[in-house]
Amino acid sequence: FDPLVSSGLPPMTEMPDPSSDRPLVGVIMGSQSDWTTLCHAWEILGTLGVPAERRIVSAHRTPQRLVDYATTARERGLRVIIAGAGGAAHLPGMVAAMTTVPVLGVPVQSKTLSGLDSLLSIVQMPGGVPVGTLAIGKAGAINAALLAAAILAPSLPEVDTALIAWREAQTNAVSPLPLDEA
Ligand code: RP5
Repeated sequence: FDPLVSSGLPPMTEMPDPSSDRPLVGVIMGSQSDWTTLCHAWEILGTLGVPAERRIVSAHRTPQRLVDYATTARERGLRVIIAGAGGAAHLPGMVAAMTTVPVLGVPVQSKTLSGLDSLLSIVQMPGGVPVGTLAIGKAGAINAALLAAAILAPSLPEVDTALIAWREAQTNAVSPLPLDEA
């Protein structure tokens, strides 16, 4: 068991699939191009057995889809929303403005400004409308999924057990000695 997500994009068929018709976590992204980042959150949710769904929801290109998603999230049973976007990354903040379901924002690494634009767009929310902002890119996607699992863990013993095991495996995978690079 390698707790670290592989650096390359794994084929969909090999990714643990958390898809569920009764999802607790929603993974949404502003564009298809964000999936290469958000897939790392998806993989972690699958590994930990957290029921989830994934959608493309653009704040700018599909605003009504955003409104519908955010305003029905709680009644549909979502307990956490992971929202990733890049550039003028308004998706996490706008979703958070319309629901009290916790929103974890993942700044996608943009081509032009390396994700600094995404980070600042997501992190600088006005007081009263919180978005839990993660790191730019893959690390942020991984940590968003781990945080979502940690939020759910107190009420889902199987997720609690899986999360503890994942963290222990990660620790055990770190060699005390540095290896010579080939
Ligand atoms: C944002 O614009 C998306 O979240 C994406 O990161 C960025 C670029 O989108 P595409 O032009 O690749 O569709 O809305």
